[in-house]
Amino acid sequence: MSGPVPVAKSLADIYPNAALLTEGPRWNALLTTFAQVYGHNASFIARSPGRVNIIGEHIDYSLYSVLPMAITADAIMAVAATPTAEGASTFKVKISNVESSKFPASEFDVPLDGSLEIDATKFEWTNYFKSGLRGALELLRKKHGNGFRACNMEIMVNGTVPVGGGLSSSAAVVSTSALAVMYANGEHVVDKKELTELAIVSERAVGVNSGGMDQAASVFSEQGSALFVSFSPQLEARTVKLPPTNPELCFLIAQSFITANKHVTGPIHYNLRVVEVSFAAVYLNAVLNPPGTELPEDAGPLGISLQGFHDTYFYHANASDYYAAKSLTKEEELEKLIAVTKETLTQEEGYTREEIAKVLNLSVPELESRFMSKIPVRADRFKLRQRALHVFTEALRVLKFYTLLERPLHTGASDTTLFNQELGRIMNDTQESCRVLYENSCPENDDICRIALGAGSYGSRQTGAGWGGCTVHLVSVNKVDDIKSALEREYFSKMRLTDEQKEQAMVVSKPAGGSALYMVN
Ligand code: NG1
Ligand code: MG
Repeated sequence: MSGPVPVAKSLADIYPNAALLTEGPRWNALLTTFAQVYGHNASFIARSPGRVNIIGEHIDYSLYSVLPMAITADAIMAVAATPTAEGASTFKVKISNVESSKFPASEFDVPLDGSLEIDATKFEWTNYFKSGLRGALELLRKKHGNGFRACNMEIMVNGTVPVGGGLSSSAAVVSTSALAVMYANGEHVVDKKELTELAIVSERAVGVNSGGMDQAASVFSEQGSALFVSFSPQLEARTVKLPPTNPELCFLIAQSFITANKHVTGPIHYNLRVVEVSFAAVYLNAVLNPPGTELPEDAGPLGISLQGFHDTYFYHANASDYYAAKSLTKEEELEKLIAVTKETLTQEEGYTREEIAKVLNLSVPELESRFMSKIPVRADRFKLRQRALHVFTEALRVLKFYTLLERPLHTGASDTTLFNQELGRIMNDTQESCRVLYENSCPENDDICRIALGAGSYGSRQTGAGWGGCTVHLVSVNKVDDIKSALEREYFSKMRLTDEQKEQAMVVSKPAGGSALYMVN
């Protein structure tokens, strides 16, 4: 499902109907502000959305498939580009935001060799633009040679994805930035896969060692469909539709307003999980695969992954017991891995560096330099058993969810209810696994899920990285109001929210389109 980023003819190509009434004026305001600030018109707009993850949490960086969908909220950038002067050694970027008091304007010169410094220790909104810019410049130089001369750019930004709210504002900004830079520099056909891969690597440069779910969802999504994204053996995205049911199903997104700042808590939360699952992969490999087996180098943040272990494990099983192993489905493989993980990683209390190093035949400093220098973390014990079990069970849940969606639904009220309940149950199991095994939930998200389920949600869970952020609920449209009022009464009314927060607290989002370009005039 690759191909070029589409050029939209109208906003109806991008947004669900219900959103057009607010998006039209917003796009006009972007263009007007551009003209006011820069004194002339923009020539095009680039756009990429945030996303909500329906299922498949914290497994993208282990290279297992996930199932997100794009939302209406997005980053839009109006752009004008001019060639750099003959003989210049830099090009100029001017970037402003429609919300200029929150996101102050900035100007900077970039050496034509693309060597742009980004200070990831300082939290500046333009860092995400810069990371997309740097990634795009690298790709342009790869395509056109080192002599490539990038042009000057003037940019006006507007974003509606809440920052730190688990809906991936960062991926929206990075993907939009990279797309804007590519198009401004004459790449009028931007390949979606190339853009996604570029955005994944770019975003890692500004902080978190994430997987590629957010960027894939942002770039590849198509209006009206969720997306099944695979990372192994290579990045691939397939659209998948929620079957029509009566009453219709929808996803309600509810914020917790607990802000998780990954830049601060990375070493004890997100990045620690990346290191723990990487440890689990090499540990399982050392114990279960033939001596001397190396995990294949792959797209995981540390160059290896549980998926890599998965593949080598069945490769060797195939070699010794070819016919037995060959007949396993993906689901059966995962079930087998869950069983061997339970037998192999028996320490509920976690593993120390010494214990892991010993199994890998490394010294502790060697272990630290291989796994913890690129990704600094703080922990004495690493919970390999719980983390690996979450990943394998979650990968299995994604496959089950996807299979259910792909299977044609027999109409009839009781079938529909069973189907809805089954989808919901899988989402609830994910929440439980996040809470207990991956330990990335928080009491507020657990509360929100409990309240929503009590008011008639089929399935409720936090979405995205967790430790705060956002929750997603599978509900029939005729239940939305009940669930909203229960959440209002039992959760939101107890918080002091600004008007803006009240507006963002709960939204029903229909699957929106992914990255797009729009030509002005
Ligand atoms: P959030 O924090 O919701 O944007 C993060 C990662 C994803 C994925 C999810 C957990 C980033 C940019 N993204 O998403 O790749 O691992 O957590 O499933 O950090
Ligand atoms: Mg993010």
